[in-house]
Amino acid sequence: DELGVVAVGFSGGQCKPGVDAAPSALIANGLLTQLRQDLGYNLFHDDTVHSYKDLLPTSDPDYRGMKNPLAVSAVTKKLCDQVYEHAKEGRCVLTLGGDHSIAIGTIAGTARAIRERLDRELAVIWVDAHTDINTPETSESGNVHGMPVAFLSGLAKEDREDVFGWLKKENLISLKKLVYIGLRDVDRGEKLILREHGIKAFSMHDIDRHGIGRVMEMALGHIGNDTPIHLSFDVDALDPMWAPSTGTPVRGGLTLREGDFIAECVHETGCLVAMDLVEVNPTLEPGIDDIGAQQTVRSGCSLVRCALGESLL
Ligand code: DIR
Ligand code: MN
Ligand code: MN
Ligand code: MN
Repeated sequence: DELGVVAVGFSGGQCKPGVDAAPSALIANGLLTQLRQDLGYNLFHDDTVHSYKDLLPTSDPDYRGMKNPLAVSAVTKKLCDQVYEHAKEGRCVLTLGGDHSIAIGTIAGTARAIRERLDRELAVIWVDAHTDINTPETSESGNVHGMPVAFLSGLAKEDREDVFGWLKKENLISLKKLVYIGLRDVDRGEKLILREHGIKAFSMHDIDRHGIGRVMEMALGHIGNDTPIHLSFDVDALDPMWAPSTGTPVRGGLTLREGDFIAECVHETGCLVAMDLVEVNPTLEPGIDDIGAQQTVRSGCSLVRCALGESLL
């Protein structure tokens, strides 16, 4: 099978440097070799970790409370085109972030390609401790990595072309085809949005109550059979025990095995069209030496391999 790979060394959607070093760390850990040799993928990759330096503005003042609005918009617009170019050829697309703001680009790109190629609406499974559905107005941080779902669903709109105004109808997703898994740190304004729009969400509480097996049945049942799926996986969905090196760790998360299981279930559907792995920050090292970073990178690689079929017998 063909797999497009885009490596995105971008950290402007939040304030902590280092998350841009994740793609190199994941690749140095052998991820692409494993996908090629163990899983047999035919990789389409330009052997570049993109930093989009030529797109970054010299001055980028806050706009509607958003930090780095021009940079995040320009990078995600370009990334949208990169992902679209893979997806329109029928390739599954793996994007290695970077912070979660990059999902504005990846999902916008797959949503458009799936519409054009299959005349279908994309479903999104968002695995995260957070819902990332703040609008610029509800956000308490101004960090755009907390807003991607709002822009992708049209909840947040902006006319300015250079501040996400480039997102057109064909790039957007329906909130009815969105499912969250792993939630445990949702802002007050975000909870109102979830309730108002009846968004399907499985918190850690739901996983404790029903078990991850039943939760995945319900999550995939909500999406429906034969629907193209974009899996956007924030490594902070995992418990800090498994993924300590991330910008906003929250205790009480998924075990690595639960995360892998989610990825395996999505693979089993045969409907995975794209995956993001984001928020690995190898420079944040809570432990001695770089044990924490190594663990987090290894966990990230495992999630990707599982989503791409490693556990198939
Ligand atoms: C918080 C934290 N909800 C915000 N968000 C994220 O900044 O909007 N942390 N995504 O990873
Ligand atoms: Mn690339
Ligand atoms: Mn998160
Ligand atoms: Mn996130």
